[in-house]
Amino acid sequence: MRVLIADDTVLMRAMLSEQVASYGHEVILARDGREALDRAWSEPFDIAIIDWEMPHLSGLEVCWHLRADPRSAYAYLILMTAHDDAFYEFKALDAGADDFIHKPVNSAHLKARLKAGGRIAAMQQQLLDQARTDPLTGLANRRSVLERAEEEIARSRRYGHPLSVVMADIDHFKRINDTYGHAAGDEALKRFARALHEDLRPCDLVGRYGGEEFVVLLPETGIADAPMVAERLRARVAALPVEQDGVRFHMTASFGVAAVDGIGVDGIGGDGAAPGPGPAGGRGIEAALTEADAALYRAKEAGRNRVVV
Ligand code: GH3
Ligand code: MG
Ligand code: MG
Ligand code: MG
Ligand code: MG
Repeated sequence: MRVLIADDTVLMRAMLSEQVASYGHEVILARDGREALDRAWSEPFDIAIIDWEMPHLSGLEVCWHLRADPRSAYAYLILMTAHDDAFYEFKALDAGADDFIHKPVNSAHLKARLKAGGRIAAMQQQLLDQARTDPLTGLANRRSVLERAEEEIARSRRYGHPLSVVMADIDHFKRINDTYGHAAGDEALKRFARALHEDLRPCDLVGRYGGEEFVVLLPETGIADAPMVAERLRARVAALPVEQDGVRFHMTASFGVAAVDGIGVDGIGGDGAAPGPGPAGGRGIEAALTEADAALYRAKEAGRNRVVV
């Protein structure tokens, strides 16, 4: 686990971090409440051990702030103080702490409380992963793709880097189900997902958008290069045998490509219409996906198994 330790005394930080590290956890240190919030919001952690008395921002206030922010609303928080009094314990829980520990810290107590908190943190992480993942293919699901796409768009805008989106749809997938059975259809989906995953870079965002529809976000790739990436995917998928219960078959897919900033080659929108608002203007992922979907529709119309910009 990653354990955030916030305390304003050097000695306490050293002691706690040594103990926590000896249980096999990774330690993140903060010297006061302000720094605790900065660290908590800039790097992932599972459990925070927060000193009550700290300058500027007390541990109690740190709990309030962490609870109020969606990034840390469900983090597991342990407040720590020398006060040995039921009133303080109540105040701690009321401020949003999950647990309370007395100073001086008893090592066995701390270990047991981290274990208890660890179970909650692990379950939470599992739920979060499930909520973001498509169980059949293991790819990011639609919700997760849309969320991460917005982050990617913000990043590409900040640095003025290109970004393209590809929408892929397996051809006559209904026919695959009807001919070879639903299990073979599922196998085709898994095989397709693996092909995308293997062919793309780690920074490319791949997700299952719907039934047999997939979306790929290509950072650092402009509309001049994205069709080549899609073409490589198309060829790979078409060459890929799918095997299920001794039956072997092939599938093809159609691809629609669009620039996320709406500026096509020579500043012309991908659909031949007027240029979009451009990187600074800011259109969201939805508009780019609509454009990629329109291109995909044209790829289907033109005979499938092809890439259209
Ligand atoms: P087109 O080339 O125009 O895309 O035709 P298509 O048959 O691929 O498209 P259509 O939208 O008519 O059919 C998609 C099919 O995908 C229908 C649906 O039953 C099937 N499907 C959706 N999700 C799953 C899944 O998880 N597993 C399986 N086996 N089939 C699925
Ligand atoms: Mg203190
Ligand atoms: Mg369809
Ligand atoms: Mg289809
Ligand atoms: Mg479809």
